[in-house]
Amino acid sequence: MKLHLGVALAALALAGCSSMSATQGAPETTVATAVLRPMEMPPITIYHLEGRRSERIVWLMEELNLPYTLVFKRGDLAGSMAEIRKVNPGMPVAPTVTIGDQVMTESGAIIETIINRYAPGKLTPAINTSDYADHLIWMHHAEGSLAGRVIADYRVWMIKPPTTRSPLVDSDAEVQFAEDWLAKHPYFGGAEFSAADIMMVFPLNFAMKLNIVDETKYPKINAWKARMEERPAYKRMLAKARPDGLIGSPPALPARPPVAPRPGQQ
Ligand SMILES: N[C@@H](CCC(=O)N[C@@H](CS)C(=O)NCC(=O)O)C(=O)O
Repeated sequence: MKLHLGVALAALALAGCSSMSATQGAPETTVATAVLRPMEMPPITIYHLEGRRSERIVWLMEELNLPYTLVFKRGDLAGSMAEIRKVNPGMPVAPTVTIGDQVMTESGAIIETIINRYAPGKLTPAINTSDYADHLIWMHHAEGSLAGRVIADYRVWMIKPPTTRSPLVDSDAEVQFAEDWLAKHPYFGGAEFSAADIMMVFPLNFAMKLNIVDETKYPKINAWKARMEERPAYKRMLAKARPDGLIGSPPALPARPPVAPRPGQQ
């Protein structure tokens, strides 16, 4: 039997958490009951830059068939950024999302909030499976490790191409790690499509399309990306969030001269 987060929390509630009185200082039942059934969803607005990470949230909402308002200036990244600054002057990044009157950043946090509140159990493996832990690893790896490393490498290469590979985990190692995973699993969350796949598309596209890694070396990732692009919700996202194709892309790295392998490796 699959045990989802909502069911697990319901079991906790039945075991007594929710029946504790206020005088015992226990939390109210709202936490447990909220995840059992979807919470009522306030208006959600996605402040978007075409071709950037805010596509993740549009794609998520399309997968979940949830309503949202999309704000951006078509073909005008600076204009779209001005819209973001109006609601989020302290950290003007895409995605910026308002859920009711709360302003959120960090695509992973936004995705987990929307799923756990308004679509509990969706696009998330059952909590008692190993897929659940793998799904969470990739949910967080996408930004916490992969995106940071490929963007750092891109910036370094733009300033001064290195002549030897770093002894630390670099973009090639990152993308190879994802390739090796997909050689054994159909999705980043394991057996089924999950929000981890939504998180992983952007940094892998960034690494491959900007020539930070050689995209021909990763057949599993290419096959997985083709499957993602075939999803009806992904196509609806493209039509709404990238109506004119990619605009204002950073330049790809020039063809890379061979780099000496990292010490101890071929
Ligand atoms: N870790 C954040 C990254 C957000 C982010 O940096 N977004 C980019 C667009 S893809 C941005 O808005 N950059 C503007 C800037 O850095 O000034 C997330 O996953 O939401």
